[in-house]
Amino acid sequence: MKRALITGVTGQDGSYLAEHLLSLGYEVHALVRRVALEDPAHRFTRIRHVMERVTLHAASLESYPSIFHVVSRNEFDECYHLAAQSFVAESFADGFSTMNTNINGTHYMLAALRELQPRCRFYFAGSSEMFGKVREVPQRETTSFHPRSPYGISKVAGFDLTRNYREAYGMFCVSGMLFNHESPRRGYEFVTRKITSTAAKIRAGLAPELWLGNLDAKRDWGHAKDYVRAMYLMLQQPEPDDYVVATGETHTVREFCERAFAEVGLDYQPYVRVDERLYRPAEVDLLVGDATKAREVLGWEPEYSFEGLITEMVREDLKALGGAETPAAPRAL
Ligand code: G4F
Repeated sequence: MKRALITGVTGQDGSYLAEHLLSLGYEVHALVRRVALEDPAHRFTRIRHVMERVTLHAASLESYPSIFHVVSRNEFDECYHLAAQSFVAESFADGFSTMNTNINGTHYMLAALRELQPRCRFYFAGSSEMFGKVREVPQRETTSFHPRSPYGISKVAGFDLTRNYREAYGMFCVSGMLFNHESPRRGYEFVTRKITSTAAKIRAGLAPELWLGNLDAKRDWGHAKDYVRAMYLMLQQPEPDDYVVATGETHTVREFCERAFAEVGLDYQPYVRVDERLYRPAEVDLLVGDATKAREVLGWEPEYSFEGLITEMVREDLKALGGAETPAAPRAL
């Protein structure tokens, strides 16, 4: 039985990945913060259904000794390093902690594995934010980076560290350059969940409007469930390499609104308001990925469409409010 270590298991991707690995017969271990262990009711909502089957270890990405301690006492075949400060807007507010957690955390994981378990395969959660002010459309593995936020910069550093450990020490270290991926488990502050959860609330008469920033930003949105399969496949290859994971379709935030509100039987226009304070100091205007390499080498294919993703998210948000799955006639303004 293979043994995997996941960092960031309490997040959207970590929870889907834990499920996927468990379904494949893996023994799944995870690093979690001590503070999370003290408050499982709130911190483990996404992994509640698999918690009995996951071995949790208390450690902090800000502490090399705590990571070293866990890695020195357990042997792992694969390590999926997903934990990060992943909210781009927050990285503008506090670039220092984003850099500390994202860069040092990745470096500590790599250094501990190199020291104690150099044969453990390592996955780094890279991001399309590394492409930032894009140099070509669509973006592929060979596209150069131009990050536009402290978050994007921290991910470029993590990508470079991962590649350096592969090249300098011969370790099996890879990065997934994942484009935006969403689900009903997405945090509420990200634009997709903010839209689907608020559309559901407006439909139920529980919110009057939805305040957003840049409606013209374009993203390549896939489903997190599809994307964790790509992470797993990357670590099963004969040779380590980096891959873009994307749908190849791009949509504006406005289109996402249109579709999500239509799902609850409403026209988005009277409800969506723009607050310029929600604009970012430097925006990534257009992201669309070319996942040809992942499709050809990994045999990866996404199962969800843009429409299917939004339908699932809106329905889950309606369900959480106790609303009907299929909405009735629109509420008059
Ligand atoms: O949902 P977002 O906050 O995601 P963003 O910045 O694209 O980052 C996500 O995807 C990355 C992969 O490309 C990950 F690496 C990263 O960790 C994260 O998962 O914003 C999407 C777009 C942005 O252009 C933003 O300006 O939506 C725009 N937007 C417009 N109004 C808004 C809002 N974003 C948020 N969060 N909130 C708004 O009110």
